[in-house]
Amino acid sequence: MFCWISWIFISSVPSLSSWLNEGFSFRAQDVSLTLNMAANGTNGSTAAKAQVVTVSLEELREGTVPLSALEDAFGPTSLGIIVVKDLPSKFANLRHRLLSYSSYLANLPQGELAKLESPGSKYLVGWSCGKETLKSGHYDTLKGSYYVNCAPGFENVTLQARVREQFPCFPEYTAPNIWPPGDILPGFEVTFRELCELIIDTAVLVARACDCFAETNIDGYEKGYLEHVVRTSVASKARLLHYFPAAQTQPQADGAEGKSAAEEDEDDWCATHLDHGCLTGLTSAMFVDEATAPPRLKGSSSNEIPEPLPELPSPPDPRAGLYIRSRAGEVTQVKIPRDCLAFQTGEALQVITRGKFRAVPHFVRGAAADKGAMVARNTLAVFTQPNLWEKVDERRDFATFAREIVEKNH
Ligand SMILES: O=C(O)CCC(=O)C(=O)O
Ligand SMILES: [Fe+2]
Repeated sequence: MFCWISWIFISSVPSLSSWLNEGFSFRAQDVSLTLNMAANGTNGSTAAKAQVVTVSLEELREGTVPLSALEDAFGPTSLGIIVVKDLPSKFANLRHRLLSYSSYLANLPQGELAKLESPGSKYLVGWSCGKETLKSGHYDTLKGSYYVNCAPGFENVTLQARVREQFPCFPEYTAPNIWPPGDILPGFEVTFRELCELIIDTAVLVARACDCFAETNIDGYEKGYLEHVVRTSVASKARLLHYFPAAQTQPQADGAEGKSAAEEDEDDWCATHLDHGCLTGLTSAMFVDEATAPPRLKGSSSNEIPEPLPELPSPPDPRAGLYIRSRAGEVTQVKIPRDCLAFQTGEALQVITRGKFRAVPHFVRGAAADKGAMVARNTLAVFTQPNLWEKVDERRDFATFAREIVEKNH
């Protein structure tokens, strides 16, 4: 199951110390991504440069990514992330439009948002805000998420019904999608689907490259297994995230929500966790000043596609954003270039590759409250994960594995 299950049922992820204490070294390949590394956490003074593996879509398509690059990206001493560049030309515009929709969506009237909730799926379909528990024990109202089962194959209603019948205890994977009506948020669904399709297509190619590595390095690895899992999944899920501007989330009477990032833990926006699937596709986050560009729709019956919002050139607080925690406990800020996608490793991938590729612990740090009070952060994560019946190892299918993760996290 995905990280969001952890957030709902537990207040912190289980201890990762057993393998966080392993040594850390980084072998750089192609360098087009800058990471700031601080040995003592994000406030640490010993900043150093590290690099992330970047590959082009063409190299993935042609199968020319060296196995050493895969090991550098995902292996035991890696950061657990790969960046893919030279994406199809439509990507930049799709990203900008969908991440703009995230602000428009989150600013819909509460009554409209409530209609987009799905309690039956444990709020893991449609709009979800304030349903998950933060580390502090408070409900997470700092961000809103919009969850969609984005696998094109999932739209087959006969298949949906069959999966629901076979796995009645997993509504979070099998509940039908909810979309805002076209007259409320015109163009949202089609943009959402188009971007997710591009991301899943790219994930399939990354999976194929991982297979080449696994077939060479893991005894008995089934040829093409990860690609099969990612390509045929009807359980892949997208999460469109909207981190509310600081001014909208404070002050609360006694909640951690009222504190600034400086006063809070470094992982105040999204606690350290592992994703539960295979590969998580991530766009670069977009920061929007909602004071100068209010995300207000023209009117409910205009059916006019909303204008994409202006993207700030950089976050209001340079420390805000996504971080990876290395095996050695080092914390690395990840800055995904806007015209690229990143893919990071989840727990199912770790098991499928028998530990050769490790799941990456990561978190999101909020902007300090005094910086960019009306700036929102919008981003998209696409979790590719096995179908519930797919084997992750000799013993377990993904349904069993997902249940074990939830139990472990309780
Ligand atoms: O907001 C982000 O950049 C990452 C979110 C994330 O890690 C998740 O949704 O699992
Ligand atoms: Fe995550």
